[in-house]
Amino acid sequence: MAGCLSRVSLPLLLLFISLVLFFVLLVTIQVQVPEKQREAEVKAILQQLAWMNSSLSSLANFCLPCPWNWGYFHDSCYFVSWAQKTWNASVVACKDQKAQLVIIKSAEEQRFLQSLKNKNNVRQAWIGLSDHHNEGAWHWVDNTKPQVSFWNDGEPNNVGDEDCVELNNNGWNDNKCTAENFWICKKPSSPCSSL
Ligand SMILES: [Ca+2]
Ligand SMILES: [Ca+2]
Repeated sequence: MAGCLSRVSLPLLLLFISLVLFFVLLVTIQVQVPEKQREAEVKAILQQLAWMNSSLSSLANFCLPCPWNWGYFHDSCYFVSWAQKTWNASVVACKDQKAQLVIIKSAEEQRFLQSLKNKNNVRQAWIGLSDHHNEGAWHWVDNTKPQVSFWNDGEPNNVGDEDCVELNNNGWNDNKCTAENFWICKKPSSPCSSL
């Protein structure tokens, strides 16, 4: 539902706006237009309002697949945070938005996230991958193993016990889970039919 225009409240709002416009224009005509011209002017305004209502009603049936501040790619929505948190706090922050710390499943998705990260002027961002349960055994937040990987050269190097993964430059780096980073959440997009 979030991110989609409500089909109930928006038409009512549009009707209200149209009525307000109608009365404003009517008052303007009463004050400024000679009596003989009023009837033609009111008729023209009513035609314009009918056209506006028709156009805006079409808009009311339009549905966005993602919330306004999320990116869209292949039926999923992606959010780059504005704050910085530890890896565990980032997992919770995504759950709070009914999403997951991002799981990357393809090179195309990796490239999309690189560009989304750059667009948001973020250098490093947590993704949903860690080996904090068992050193060297990488798992996504849904407990699946990575099918593809995009480690930067020399990574993962586990320097000083690094168990959580961040997007860094154009690839992955293991970093200390207690470091504070931006993060990226992912959730399925909302088809209009689900409204
Ligand atoms: Ca590690
Ligand atoms: Ca590292």
